[in-house]
Amino acid sequence: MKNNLLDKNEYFYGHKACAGCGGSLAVRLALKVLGKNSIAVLPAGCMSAVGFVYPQLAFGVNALISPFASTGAVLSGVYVGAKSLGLKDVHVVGFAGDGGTADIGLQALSGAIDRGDKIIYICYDNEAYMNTGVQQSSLTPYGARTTTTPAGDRIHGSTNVKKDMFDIVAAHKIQYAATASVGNIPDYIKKVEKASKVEGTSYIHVAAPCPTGWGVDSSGTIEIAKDALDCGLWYLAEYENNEYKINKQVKEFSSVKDYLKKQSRFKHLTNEDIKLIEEQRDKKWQDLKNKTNLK
Ligand SMILES: Cc1ncc(C[n+]2csc(CCOP(=O)(O)OP(=O)(O)O)c2C)c(N)n1
Ligand code: SF4
Ligand SMILES: [Mg+2]
Repeated sequence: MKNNLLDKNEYFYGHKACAGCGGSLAVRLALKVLGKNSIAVLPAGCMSAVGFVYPQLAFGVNALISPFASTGAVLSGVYVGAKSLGLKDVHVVGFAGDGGTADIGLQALSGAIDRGDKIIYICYDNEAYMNTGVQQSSLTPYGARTTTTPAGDRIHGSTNVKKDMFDIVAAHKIQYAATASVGNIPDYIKKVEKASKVEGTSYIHVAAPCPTGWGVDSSGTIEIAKDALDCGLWYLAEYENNEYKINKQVKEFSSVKDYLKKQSRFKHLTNEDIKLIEEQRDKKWQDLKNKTNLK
């Protein structure tokens, strides 16, 4: 689907997200692709907090809040309910944050993939528990300062390495999985459209910067998402028919240091820390090379 052929209607508007919120852009665009017959499921997190502010509902489609841990299970339930009512052309879609996906909602997601129902699970990854004030999740990258991983003389932010949700989901032999980014909107739109045509379960992991938690200007969301792709700390890939594919090969990485230093959450990092992050990136790309079409 070309950008200019996107549905002109808005299905996520009037919400209370901060200016420049990457997560709200990911939700808005996905619903434009999936259309008015979507049923959206959102657990606790920024998107439900900003989207359901009684008596205002910012969704132009049916939408409900699930318990934090249960997005996958609720998606399956909604899918089966819609099927038993004989509803046609319905897209059952979940929008969960990194915490709601990689931590508390992981077992429910795993069960949903196992059942193979026709649902679309979109994880908008802003790399921390933003709604409750920027706490570390298992998708917080190494070195990031959060309120639970402060930066001091001895410890420089998060000491964990970001969990690889794409690999975890692919290991379930899911029908379709992809990584995406709001830094490459045509690619994201294409993947949501592809997911909508899959007969079974699909999963999209979209990088969605949070200016508030990352410490970048609200006008810099797209640019910082692009920078992450260019410096190799994020990647665009797909998994289907039991095969991995890289969508965009980066010939030469741009500066990791420049990417990190634009964000106040990484301001404290030393050159040694940055070297370690580059090494982690190179290891990740070697791993991607080993299992994809990448030369
Ligand atoms: C069972 C349960 N535990 C904790 C919370 C508190 N809580 C609400 S939103 C949230 C953060 C969600 O983080 P994430 O899933 O990454 O989404 P984001 O807020 O970043 O969009 C937490 C911890 C809750 N609502 N329910
Ligand atoms: S805190 Fe971050 S994720 Fe939450 S609404 Fe604001 S910009 Fe979006
Ligand atoms: Mg989050």
